Amino acid sequence: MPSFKNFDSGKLWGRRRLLQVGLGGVALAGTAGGYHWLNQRTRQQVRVPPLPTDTPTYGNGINPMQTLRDFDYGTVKQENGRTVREFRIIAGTSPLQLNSAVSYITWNYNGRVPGPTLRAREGDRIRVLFLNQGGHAHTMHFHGIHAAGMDGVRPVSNGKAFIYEFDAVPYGLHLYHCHIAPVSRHIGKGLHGMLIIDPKEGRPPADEIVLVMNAYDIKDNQRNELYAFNGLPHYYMRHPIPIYQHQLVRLYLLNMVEFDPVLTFHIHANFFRVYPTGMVLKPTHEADVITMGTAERHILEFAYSYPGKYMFHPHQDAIAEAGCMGMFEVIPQNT
Ligand SMILES: [Cu+2]
Repeated sequence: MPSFKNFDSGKLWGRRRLLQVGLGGVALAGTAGGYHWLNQRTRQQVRVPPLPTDTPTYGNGINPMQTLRDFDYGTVKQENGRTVREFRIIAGTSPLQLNSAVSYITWNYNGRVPGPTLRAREGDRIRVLFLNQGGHAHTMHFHGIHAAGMDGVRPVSNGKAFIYEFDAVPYGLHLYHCHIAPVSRHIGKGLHGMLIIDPKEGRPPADEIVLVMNAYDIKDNQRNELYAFNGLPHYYMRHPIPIYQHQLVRLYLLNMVEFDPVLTFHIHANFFRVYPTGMVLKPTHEADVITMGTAERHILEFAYSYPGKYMFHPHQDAIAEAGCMGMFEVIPQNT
């Protein structure tokens, strides 16, 4: 059983294990990590502030400071002249220390809440090797366009595997989650993540970060008691997200909160440009509050003019105060 502390997907997906779950015929050779079509360009032009070295994980194997800019491009292969990105996902069960008092049993993908941020380019082929070690039936249901058999609503029993395969279309900010009933429970316990499909032409250079708003129904009463950005309540209040003054930030934002019909998202002392569902190349409007139903997501772009600390949070303030609250620390440009 994978745990947050010693999760090692490489080991779990060993050749022997694949044979056990019936995936022995799947070729796993390839370049780990793969290339990034924007890497060379963005690296030259975008400065990413060094991550604070003192960010604790509170005994957890997840670190929201790393989740922010952690993109999984899969293992890249060329098959019949086409780029295939192969991702490996294991569903598991493991405890997450949400605060000093609450340890919560999560159901998760690859030992993380949210699951890995999968990323591909428009037109690639996406192949996901899914192994369920979670102790319950789970699936991966992707938002996108695909065949019915790839829709991730057919249960994958504990100990079994399934390969999801589909084209990376359309470009935009999408998501995946478990679709076993009650879905609110499977999502609420942590089985959700982002799928970013970049447009063929890419997007302009920016400091790109990921925020997933999620919530925990600790009492199992169809109401949320704790909320979070990227898995841990109040984390970015204690450990503000460093960004540089005047530099464009591209925020990939997803509302994955069950039970509350809508959340808003607000940033202090600034306005953002809105790219609804990430499915446009030009912003539709500017705002400082945006309203999002469950599974709704947008790309928001902004830059701060003045150094200092600025809050971001849903403007349902009770939700913010229950953990969905964070801060940007804008670092002067000349440092
Ligand atoms: Cu599930």
